Amino acid sequence: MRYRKIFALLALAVLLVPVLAACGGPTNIDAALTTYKITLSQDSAKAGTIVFHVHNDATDLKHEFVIFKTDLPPDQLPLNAEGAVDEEGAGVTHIDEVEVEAGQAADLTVDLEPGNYVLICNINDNNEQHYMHGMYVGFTVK
Ligand SMILES: [Cu+2]
Repeated sequence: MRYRKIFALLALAVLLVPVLAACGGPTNIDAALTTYKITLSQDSAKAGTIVFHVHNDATDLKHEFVIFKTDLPPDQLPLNAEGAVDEEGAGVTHIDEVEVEAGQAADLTVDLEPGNYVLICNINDNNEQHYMHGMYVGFTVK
């Protein structure tokens, strides 16, 4: 009888492990950078810890991955005098960022609350603004 109870508890524990794993834990999102594009494995996630696995698939240029919380459309972020995005500009809140050399990868772990976000590369290479070349993508946290 005692063994049956133990067995039942063990069986329950084994059944619960995958359920708990699915509920907790961070959301993992793949972010591929190329010259000049950002491609996400998913364009939304639930609020909480999100790990962006950022890899620069370009062979020519360093890129970066910058997270802004903003309700502005992805292509209408405020610009500074050089034509790059003004990271302290009106309507955008800079959350975090990581720079990735060509062919390299880096993880960026953030805690995001519900809202609208825009993810961009804000590198300015000899007046080539990567943002102006289209390195931005919208992202929603629910
Ligand atoms: Cu770039």
